[in-house]
Amino acid sequence: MHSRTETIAAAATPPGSSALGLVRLSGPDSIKIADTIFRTVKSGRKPSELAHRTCHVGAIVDGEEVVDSAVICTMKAPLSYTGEDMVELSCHGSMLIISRLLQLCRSAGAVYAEPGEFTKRAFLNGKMDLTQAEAVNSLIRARTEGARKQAISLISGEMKNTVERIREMVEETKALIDADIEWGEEQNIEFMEKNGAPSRLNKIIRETDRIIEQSYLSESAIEGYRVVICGLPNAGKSSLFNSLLKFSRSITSRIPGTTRDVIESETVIDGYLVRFVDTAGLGLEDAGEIDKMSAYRSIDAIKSADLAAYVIDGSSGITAKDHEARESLEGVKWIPVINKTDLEMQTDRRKIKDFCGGKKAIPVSCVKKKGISKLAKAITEELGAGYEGRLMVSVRQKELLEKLSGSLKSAAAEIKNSRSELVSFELGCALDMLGRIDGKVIEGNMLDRIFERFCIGK
Ligand SMILES: Nc1nc2c(ncn2[C@@H]2O[C@H](COP(=O)(O)OP(=O)(O)O)[C@@H](O)[C@H]2O)c(=O)[nH]1
Ligand SMILES: [Mg+2]
Repeated sequence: MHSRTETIAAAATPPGSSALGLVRLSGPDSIKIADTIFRTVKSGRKPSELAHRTCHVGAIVDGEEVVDSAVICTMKAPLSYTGEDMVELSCHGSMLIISRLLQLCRSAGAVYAEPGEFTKRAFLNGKMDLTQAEAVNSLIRARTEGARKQAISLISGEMKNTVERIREMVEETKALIDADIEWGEEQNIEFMEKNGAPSRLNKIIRETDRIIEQSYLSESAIEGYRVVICGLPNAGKSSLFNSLLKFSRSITSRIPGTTRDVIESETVIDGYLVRFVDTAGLGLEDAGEIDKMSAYRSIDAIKSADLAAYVIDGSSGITAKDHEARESLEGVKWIPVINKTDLEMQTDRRKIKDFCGGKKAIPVSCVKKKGISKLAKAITEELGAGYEGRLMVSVRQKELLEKLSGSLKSAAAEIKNSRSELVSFELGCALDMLGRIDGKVIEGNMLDRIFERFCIGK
């Protein structure tokens, strides 16, 4: 694995004009570099002469020229974010000053930091495990209370502790099996049962599957859950889209085929970011060219959704076209919505029940604004967004958790086959997956893939 040891420099504040800007250095030469570019105001002392982890007012200097006034804080390894020597300089938030300051750092021997390199170093120096490092990025990108809460609890070690707990259980079980292999005269299931390995293993499988089941993707929590509104033309999809957003984003009209493109807009419900997607009516695949394209776009949007709300026009009831359109929902989580309840309903309960396949349809009226908040609640419940005590995981972590579960289940199967060597092998694979989750095992360019998604300066 490639990881460089030079001293890195970066602006930690975004480009543009602001009251203050922060430039940070990390690496063995940080303080030496700061010595060439900073002097305290009164005593003219160099950063290396200052007590570390204290703040001092001074000037950023380029030879004799004063570039800006600034506050400095030096931190000696290992007592810093990265675990290396670090310097933080708060100057004025002008692009001219920041870029000049970065150039000065570079002339004095620093290299520009890559995205996430400070956090990557913190991870490599054992300041945090990989689940905590990934959560730092989630925290920065979080735009809702829900995502922030989860990210901060991951930084505090929620996932780290979970992985450690499972690892301990797997290691104990593997030790029992390995002892059997070494000392056991006969390696059969009865023998393994005597030391309790199978029941321990089942407990770990249950625990792992529970975590997978209750986890939700950080990508969805941060970028927003995609909820597609779909149904036949004129069912009131755009009206519902606008009602849920509480502003008139899409054009609505009684002329079928008003919505042609896929329109997206986001809102926060119960602290969770939801990205609603309005689509053109389904069931027009055999119509004119534009209707056809619109319908295909709708189907694509449905396929990539976290949830679909299928709108039924209650005043015309369920039609054969609805049944045809429902096929696009194959494999997608969806909820039925009956719209236009202010009009006379075509309420053939059996037909509705049959269409909904056991799901509870939510009645709304977009015109009277009735049932909208109930629907919003049903949506967040269906997404599981509001559920406390669930683990926010990245796509990467979820894949590894699934592989972990796979290895544990293979181990359980090999116990039944009385093949303890294979049980031990599978448990070894399980440990490898756990290691990749928290970074005890680093494989290929795994770290680059994680940290390239960070901001520069973090
Ligand atoms: N009475 C009544 N009409 C509605 C309701 N929701 C939508 N409509 C009407 O149904 C027509 C189609 O609505 P629109 O939202 O454009 O449907 P879309 O084609 O599914 O996007 C418009 O004339 C709306 O005013 C409702 O709750 N009650
Ligand atoms: Mg529409």
